[in-house]
Amino acid sequence: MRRHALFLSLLLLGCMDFDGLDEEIVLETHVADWRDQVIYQVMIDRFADGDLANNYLVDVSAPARWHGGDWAGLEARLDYLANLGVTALWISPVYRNVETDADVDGYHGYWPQDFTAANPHFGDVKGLRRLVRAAHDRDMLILIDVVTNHIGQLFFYDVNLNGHADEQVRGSGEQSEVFHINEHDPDFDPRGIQSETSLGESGPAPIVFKHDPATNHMPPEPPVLQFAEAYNRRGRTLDFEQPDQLLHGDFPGGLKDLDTTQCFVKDAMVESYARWIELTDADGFRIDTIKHVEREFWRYFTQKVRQRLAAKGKERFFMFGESFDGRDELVGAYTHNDLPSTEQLERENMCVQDGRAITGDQLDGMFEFPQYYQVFRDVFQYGLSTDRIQQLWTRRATRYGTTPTELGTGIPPIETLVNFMDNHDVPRFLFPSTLEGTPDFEGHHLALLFLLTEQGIPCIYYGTEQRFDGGNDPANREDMWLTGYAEDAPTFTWIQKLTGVRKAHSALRRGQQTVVWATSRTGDEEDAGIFAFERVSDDDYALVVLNTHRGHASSPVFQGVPMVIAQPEGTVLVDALAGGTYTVGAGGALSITLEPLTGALLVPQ
Ligand SMILES: [Ca+2]
Ligand SMILES: [Ca+2]
Ligand SMILES: [Ca+2]
Repeated sequence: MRRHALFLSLLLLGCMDFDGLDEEIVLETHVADWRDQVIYQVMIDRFADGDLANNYLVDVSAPARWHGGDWAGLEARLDYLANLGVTALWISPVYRNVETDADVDGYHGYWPQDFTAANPHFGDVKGLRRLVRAAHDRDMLILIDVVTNHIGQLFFYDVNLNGHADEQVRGSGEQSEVFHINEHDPDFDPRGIQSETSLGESGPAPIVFKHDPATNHMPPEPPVLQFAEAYNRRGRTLDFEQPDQLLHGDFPGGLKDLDTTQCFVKDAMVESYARWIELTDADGFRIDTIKHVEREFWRYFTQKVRQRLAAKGKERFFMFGESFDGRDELVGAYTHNDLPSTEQLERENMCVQDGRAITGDQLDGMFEFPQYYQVFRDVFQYGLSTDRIQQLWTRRATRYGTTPTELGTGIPPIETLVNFMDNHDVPRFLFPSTLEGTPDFEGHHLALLFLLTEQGIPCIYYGTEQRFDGGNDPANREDMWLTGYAEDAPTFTWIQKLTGVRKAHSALRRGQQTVVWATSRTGDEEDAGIFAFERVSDDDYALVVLNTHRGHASSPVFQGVPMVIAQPEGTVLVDALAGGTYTVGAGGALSITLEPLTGALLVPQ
């Protein structure tokens, strides 16, 4: 089987045509240090509509339909984003997607049908190339969104062997005790989905690709993905806590799970996604659904992509992953370069065709989901104690990789975690308070101050600067054009100020981080709600002090013990945001009092 598949992969990978675009471009490295970047996440369908000619199947009145945004629209708004101070744009998936399924459209891009073709709603390959070039002209980078775990709802399991898709086989819920099976999306079976005849089970059910050009339910591309062996074929995941289901089950919505241990599947993914970079000169990947794919796949995929791009002149290519999970031991595991067992490694190296053996390297960074829960939600939204932040940061030291990947960014993953307060998969930060009738604009600005000054790469979800407050998907995917892209909006100017100070201070971008005050107290104590941390680089210093308490002014002092910082007595620090100066006292003590939900960003005068 393995040799058979390998042969087919060699035969068919050569046939990828990528829209027939064969004009090569020169790849270059456009980034010096990823820690200097501020990422802005763009859902292309919702950000800007720059080309009415590609608006087919558009219905802006329905939140889960196509809305018409495209790459040309984003290109036309790059000056707005440059003025905001963001430096890297993570754009939603670029490949051709399923148009619509079960009355929901594929506007988000996470239902791949053809990994090698551009999504015609967004433009063509040349349009994407223009966007990347226009971004580079403004010293901005582009990150492409990557899905390798699954394809869209492109086949059904023909359980009853009648050649067509049945919503219900084997009895009905009303008339029979026997549960029914939907051939599009049957429940998980660890043996693989079985076929049935009147005599009972009769082996693995064949998969049958759909053929509906109108909704783009068409056989997947590249062609190697049309082999049954490319899929795990075990049906829909029912319990994500079961490792077999987590890794091998179809994703809810009938998204068919790829067998990412197969060499020809690994190579199809490397080939498809490396090619997008070769066609566009983009600068990095944000990678979807990390925990649903084996670590052996991540080792292979990231190493082969880095080697291939570095050989063509693109270095420091950044790959960060999304594992939608609050457990940092799990999230961090994808940034460790520890090797698997010798037997496992031998097995993995059987996929290698270029003679370069697999090492332990995986991703260069991860989306900081544990921090989303334990800090942005618990502390900044719920008002829980700030020692939670300190506990999370203390655990980081052992959870995340501390050595850079070979041919990677040159920075240890622990310093390039991607921090965020919300994204397209969770309610926006302002949603709960707005729902209760009092939008928490002060808390929002305080959380942004934290996001843009802590160690790591900040990631701002589009519309944050215009105070979008949508709830769960799809309400959190608002149309950006309704704002008029106002550059005088209060949160736009707040972010602009923060990105400006960050740019001016190497300590805030590259400095080491030390907590100087955290507290378990949330009541009427003098330090309730205070959190303070230092960022220190070779030639720069910054001190961030936050009062997360909603009810009263607080100070970093408790029972006569003051906050002590790493600056000598007599040093004058100035608040880069509000003005005002503070002089360091004896022994490095610094006293400061902050009103509720305010913060200070102190730098040397
Ligand atoms: Ca359009
Ligand atoms: Ca059938
Ligand atoms: Ca999987």
